[in-house]
Amino acid sequence: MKIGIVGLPQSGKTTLYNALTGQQVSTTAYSGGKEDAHHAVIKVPDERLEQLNNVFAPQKKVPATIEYIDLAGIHPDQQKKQGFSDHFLGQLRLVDAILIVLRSFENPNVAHPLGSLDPNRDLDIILSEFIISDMSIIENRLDRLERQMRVKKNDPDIKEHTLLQGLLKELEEEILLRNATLTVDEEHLIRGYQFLTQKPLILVLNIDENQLTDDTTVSKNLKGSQEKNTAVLTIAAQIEMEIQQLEGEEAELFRKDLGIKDSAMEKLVRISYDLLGLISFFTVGEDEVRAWTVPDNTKAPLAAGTIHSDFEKGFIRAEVVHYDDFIERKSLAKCKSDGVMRLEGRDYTVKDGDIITFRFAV
Ligand SMILES: Nc1nc2c(ncn2[C@@H]2O[C@H](COP(=O)(O)OP(=O)(O)OP(=O)(O)O)[C@@H](O)[C@H]2O)c(=O)[nH]1
Ligand SMILES: [Mg+2]
Repeated sequence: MKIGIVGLPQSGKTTLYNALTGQQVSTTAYSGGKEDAHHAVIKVPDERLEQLNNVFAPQKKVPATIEYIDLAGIHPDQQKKQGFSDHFLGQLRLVDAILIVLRSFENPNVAHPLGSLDPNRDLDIILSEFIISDMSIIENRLDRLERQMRVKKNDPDIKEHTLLQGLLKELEEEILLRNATLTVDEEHLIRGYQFLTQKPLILVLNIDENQLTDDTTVSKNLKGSQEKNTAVLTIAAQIEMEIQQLEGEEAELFRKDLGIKDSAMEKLVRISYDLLGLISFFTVGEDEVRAWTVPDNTKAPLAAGTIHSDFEKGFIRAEVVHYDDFIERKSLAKCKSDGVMRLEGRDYTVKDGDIITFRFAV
């Protein structure tokens, strides 16, 4: 799973990135307009995996991971000026969700590029940059299709041309494509374009520590916070980055003092999983206990395929026990004798927390 971190310059993207990843990439009080992106893969904390690790004491414990990419600042009027660079777009089109950092913190040493704090305005600016970028993709494609259709008309081209013309109209009316009504076929037809306005959004309000007490008010005032495929959370990125650099107990004490329940990372991981409709299942053994990430409603053979394509091709059945049943007994044999271990076939839909042993033949 990949999450791209974007926002206006100086909104605190790199500060949040450091808070999430424990890295110490330099944050500056002025935007150098630098292009370089920072990548980090973080482990998804999961207490269940810890418990399984305690039971099996395996050589390896492998958690699920998320990749965060801290991208360059989006300048207001970016499109009018020079548009997104291919490098920037190339990175952003590949992510599974876009995390937009919206500045809400007061800091006289850090000038806001627009001279005032207004997260709603900043969000509008970024979304309109995405709209313009998607429109130019569609316009280029329509040009190419029209050239092709002047030579020879075929049904797929006509169908795509009509669909893209409709989507262009929606974008002109500033409707994000994730709010467009599309059939499954149409979704499929445009999937390859990886439109920015179709991606799930995580809106992070970067607040000050003194806003921690009423962070719900702050987030409630954010437009679009109730929209589908959108998650909103408030994070005091500067504080979280500082806490990240403290040792375990000291960090806990500091958080408690500030009344921060979960770390930024834990909050964001949970919200990303929910937003992207992801679940985790486990494989266990003396050699390794491991968490695997799959979309919700994944059938057993496809889940097996995330481990190895042979598992899917040669799928026979899945031996499944849910974590809750297992942790009570702490033994697979006991689960079997108690009858809570089930044999499931190709139609079985994997559940969050399932412990699975796939039987397959190659
Ligand atoms: N007070 C306060 N300052 C912050 C906070 N987040 C970031 N800053 C400061 O704002 C400045 C910019 O932070 P960065 O994280 O570098 O911002 P950025 O969005 O990555 O900036 P660019 O990469 O240049 O677009 C730094 O001086 C940070 O210390 C915050 O939550 N509170
Ligand atoms: Mg930065």
